[in-house]
Amino acid sequence: MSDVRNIKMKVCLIGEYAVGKTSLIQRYVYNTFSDRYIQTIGAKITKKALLLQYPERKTNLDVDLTIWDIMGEKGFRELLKEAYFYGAQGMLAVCDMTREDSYYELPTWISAVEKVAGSVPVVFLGNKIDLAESKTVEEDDMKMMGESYDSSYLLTSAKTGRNVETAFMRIADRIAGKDVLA
Ligand code: G3D
Ligand code: MG
Repeated sequence: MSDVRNIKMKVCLIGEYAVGKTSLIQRYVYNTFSDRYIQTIGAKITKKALLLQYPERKTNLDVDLTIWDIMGEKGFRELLKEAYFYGAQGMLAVCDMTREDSYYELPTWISAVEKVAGSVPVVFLGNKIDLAESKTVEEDDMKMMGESYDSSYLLTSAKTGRNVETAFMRIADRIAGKDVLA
């Protein structure tokens, strides 16, 4: 018999405007993709339950995941970041593979979180990989970013669903490894 434990986690999606943060959450939580742009006003909170299984530890974690979405505008970031990042245990740092600027902004976003929440696990997402023919960010760039934060990356598409579930599972697993199973 495995031991089942219930834990709560707060994860923030960070990254520039229009990289696909809201779409990734929508894909993960509702399994839909809407081409009609639904702009996030302020911060939006979504919940999802997930199960992490660690058979070698005879432990299952019943995770109550709270996902925070934000508008990716700089002015907004300054204004609300304390409230948004407070208590965050992990982040999904998202860039758009077709927009280099969104890649170069990732460290700024991470510092903003770390100022409020301290050092927390991060997983980098190179989103819109379905638009591979117009990509300006290479997989090697993502790899480099991941390594420089002692972390990992995934290439995702909110449109096709590629790696979306894996992304949320991975950040939850990283948080569990740091806070719960350690
Ligand atoms: P944001 O929340 O980071 O600001 P959104 O970004 O989720 O609002 O997405 C911005 C735009 O990118 C939307 O298009 C959305 O449909 C599109 N998008 C998000 N993820 C993907 C993806 O993986 N692939 C493709 N092809 N498009 C994606 P519009 O046209 O409504 O602005
Ligand atoms: Mg949004």
